Amino acid sequence: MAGEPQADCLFCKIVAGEVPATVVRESETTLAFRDINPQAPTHVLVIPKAHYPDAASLAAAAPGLAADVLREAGEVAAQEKITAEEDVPSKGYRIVFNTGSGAGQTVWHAHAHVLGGRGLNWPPG
Ligand code: DGP
Repeated sequence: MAGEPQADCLFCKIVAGEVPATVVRESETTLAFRDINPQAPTHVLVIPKAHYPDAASLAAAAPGLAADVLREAGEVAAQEKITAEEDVPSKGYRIVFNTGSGAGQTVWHAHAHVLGGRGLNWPPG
């Protein structure tokens, strides 16, 4: 059922404490932890504690929870001191939801990547 923990889901196991992670923030509904394979000096994943397979299904089924994830992504950026500063190229950050395997999604539990701490190119690869 939508939102229920999935036995075979890595991020549900992190939420349950069955797989270790470096947690940087937690709210009643979300968890933020460092990516195991960082692509930038700051690379944190923000997930809903409830299981939805991707960002679109999360937003469709639980828009308030999707908003929680986005708000927490902003809080992570502030906590990590990567928010935008005028004329400082290494400041500013990106929130990314890879959605679908063609876009690079490998874990089927909705998650926002919060990336920053260096200049970020556009368009992404
Ligand atoms: P995506 O490719 O968008 O589905 O992102 C999944 C991310 O999850 C990827 O950047 C690597 C990260 N990841 C995979 N396994 C683990 C893990 O066991 N612990 C942590 N902290 N991150 C993981």
